[in-house]
Amino acid sequence: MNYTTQHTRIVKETALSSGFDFCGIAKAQRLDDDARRLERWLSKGMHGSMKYMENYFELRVDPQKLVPSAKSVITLLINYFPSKEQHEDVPKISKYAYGKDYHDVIKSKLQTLLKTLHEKIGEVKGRGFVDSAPVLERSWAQRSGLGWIGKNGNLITKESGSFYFIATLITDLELEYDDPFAKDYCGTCTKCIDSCPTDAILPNKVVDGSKCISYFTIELKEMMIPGEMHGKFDNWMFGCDTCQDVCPWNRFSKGTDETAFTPIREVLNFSLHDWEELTEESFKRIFKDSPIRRSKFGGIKRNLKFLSG
Ligand code: B12
Ligand code: SF4
Ligand code: SF4
Repeated sequence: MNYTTQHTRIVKETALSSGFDFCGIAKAQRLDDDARRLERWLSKGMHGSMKYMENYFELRVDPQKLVPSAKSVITLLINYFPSKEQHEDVPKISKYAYGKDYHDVIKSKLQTLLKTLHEKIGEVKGRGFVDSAPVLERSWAQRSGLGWIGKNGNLITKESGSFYFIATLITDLELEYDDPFAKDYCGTCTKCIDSCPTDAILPNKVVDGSKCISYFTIELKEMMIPGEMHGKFDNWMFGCDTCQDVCPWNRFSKGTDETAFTPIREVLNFSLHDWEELTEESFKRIFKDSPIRRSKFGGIKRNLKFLSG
């Protein structure tokens, strides 16, 4: 077995033993088609006030600019589908935010992965990323054969749906590349488009970020939610899962094995009254390790007020 084959096997085995559910590999090269799609998305203002999306355009579309000497992009998926859901009638929270903050959990797994690769292979230069870096994670997942981009914009696996986080490890290791995922299993279905409460899903797999409930409830920071959105949030207080909940492929979702994503009691049980009574001090204590702290106390109060009209 040559070194490339041997190293590829080690990477894939180590990814799974480091706690990731899927691993695919693509050649590190500029993403020309994606650059065009991203440019169009930005020029139409679909990033709203997420100004950080305008930064580092060339790094975002070219891994060799982000990590000089990069040869391979290793894409990793980790399931966050919870085995318990929120009580009915409580202010709704996206499933990705039920447990501990995925940034912390995944960064630590990426470090373990890189350390083990050092031990097994020798000096490996690489950098791990999750979410906040200028990396087009969904495109890399598709290019590495892990799934297709659905009409709702999400990366969907045929095995168990779309409730997965995506992370990448960009490295100078020469590896064997997976074929891009060739098919698209959305077919004639339009369930996500039909049920998006704010009509944020456009044709050709484009999601207008500036109309998405996830943007309004998490990313808008100090700003007010526009009045024309009143009555459209369907009780979503933090993020939104509607376009994934209705997706037929998510019938195959299985509860995650990752204990860090176990739902915290308050997320499952807090009623509207509990949220309204919550003090800033308790908010900081209860949600100190949770993605919900991203909205800050003021943001959560704003969202609650908006929901109650
Ligand atoms: C900005 C952002 C948002 C914004 C804007 C969303 C958007 N559609 O761009 C907001 C705040 C609205 C948002 C919401 C959500 N997000 Co978000 N978000 C991001 C972030 C930071 C950047 C995404 C980006 O670059 N957008 C720009 C657009 C143009 O790119 P894109 O959506 O990635 O789409 C590209 C490809 O899909 C491609 N494409 C389209 N068709 C095709 C066809 C082929 C063949 C190929 C190759 C590519 C391709 O076109 C685009 C450019 O190439 C990523 C993390 C990251 N670094 O990638 C997470 C990320 C995309 N978000 C994620 C999640 C979980 C969500 C939510 C589900 C959270 C929630 N429950 O509230 C929602 C889903 C909303 C939706 N339907 O898209 C996950 C997605 C996981 C998955 N399975 O797909 C990511 C990857 C974070 C992570 N590390 O896990 N998000
Ligand atoms: S997350 Fe909600 S608001 Fe955003 S595109 Fe999906 S259904 Fe629409
Ligand atoms: S709901 Fe239907 S159209 Fe939307 S992503 Fe899922 S399969 Fe594709």
